[in-house]
Amino acid sequence: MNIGIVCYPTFGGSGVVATELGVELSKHGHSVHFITYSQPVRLDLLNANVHFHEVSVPEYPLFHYQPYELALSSKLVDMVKLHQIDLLHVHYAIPHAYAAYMAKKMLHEEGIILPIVTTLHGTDITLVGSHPHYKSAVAFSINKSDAVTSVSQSLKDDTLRLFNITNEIQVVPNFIELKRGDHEFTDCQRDIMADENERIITHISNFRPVKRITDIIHIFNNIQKEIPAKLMMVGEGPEKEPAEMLCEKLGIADKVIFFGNSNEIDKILCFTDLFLLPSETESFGLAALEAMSCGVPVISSNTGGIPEVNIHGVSGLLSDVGDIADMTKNALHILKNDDILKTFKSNAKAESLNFDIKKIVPLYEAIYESAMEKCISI
Ligand code: GMT
Repeated sequence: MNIGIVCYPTFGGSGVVATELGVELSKHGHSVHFITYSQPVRLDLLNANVHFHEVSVPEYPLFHYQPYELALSSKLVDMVKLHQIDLLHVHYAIPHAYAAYMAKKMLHEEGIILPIVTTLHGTDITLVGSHPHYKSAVAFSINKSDAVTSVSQSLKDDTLRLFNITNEIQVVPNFIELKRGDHEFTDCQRDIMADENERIITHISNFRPVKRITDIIHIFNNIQKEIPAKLMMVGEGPEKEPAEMLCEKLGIADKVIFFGNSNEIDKILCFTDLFLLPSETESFGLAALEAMSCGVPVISSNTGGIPEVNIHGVSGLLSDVGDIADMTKNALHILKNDDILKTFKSNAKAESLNFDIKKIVPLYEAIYESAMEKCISI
């Protein structure tokens, strides 16, 4: 199949999922075309089956806002015709599902049928999409997609609660490519980051307010009062600077390392003992799953889709949003005892196997097949 993938090419979870899905589909013999405004950050492999087509938006001074949706839908039309793309899989409803529907209508005028599969990722529904300024267009493009998937049951429930949805939504969870054999990262170099007696705690995100970054700093501050520990903060975003200032104020700046965005997530997770994810809302929590797949237990909030990934008492422990005291208590429970830590580590890894990419990609392939059949039969 020739599959077009539209996504945000950034470090965000939706872009990572779209990229890794595309790469895996290419290994199944599909020809995959990424159509986006820059090459996805996790896409280091372009080959005979993996292609990248850049959407450029020329600047014009008349426009206060440059019309990205217009440029994207035009590019989609051109690429579908040039590469005989059979189906478009768009990740993140705004504005991708909307632009894809416009492309579908334009192609229809020329007798070309283009099935659209839309995957909802979270903030396109919960934070941004349900805003009154976008709501009608988001509902419209979800209802006009030929197939719709959401990354968790919780996100499906949110979508049905927030929008007037007439289309079916299928839950296809996010996934992880489990590293096996030669590809597994083993050269941890832990001693560069911390002393042998120190526990290493990590957080990875886009440092937006929804991640409750200051909760992480307060939880870590409480932990390091009880046991020797270091905190690794990975990512870039608006809450990074306030977090750095809070560390200075609390006198723990020497124990907290801010990495910025990193392509060496596996290396950092390899020497991590505990992952913190106290988010306000999270449709899935891909970063938690990535940690679990490296054998790192997770202390998280119990919001949104997180409980579908981080199993309380098994792969980690969950608390109410903002309950810093409970998250501290839970973190210390795991970190203070070598045997408990070891059990949580192996449970975390075992739980992550439920999200093996090899189990999930066939679900998308089946959805593609039925979306194509549905379009042909209309
Ligand atoms: O977490 C973010 O702010 C980024 C956002 C994105 O669109 O990349 O993440 C969302 O999609 C991820 C992949 O499906 C999920 O793992 C995240 O939980 C979800 N974020 C939120 O719901 C806040």
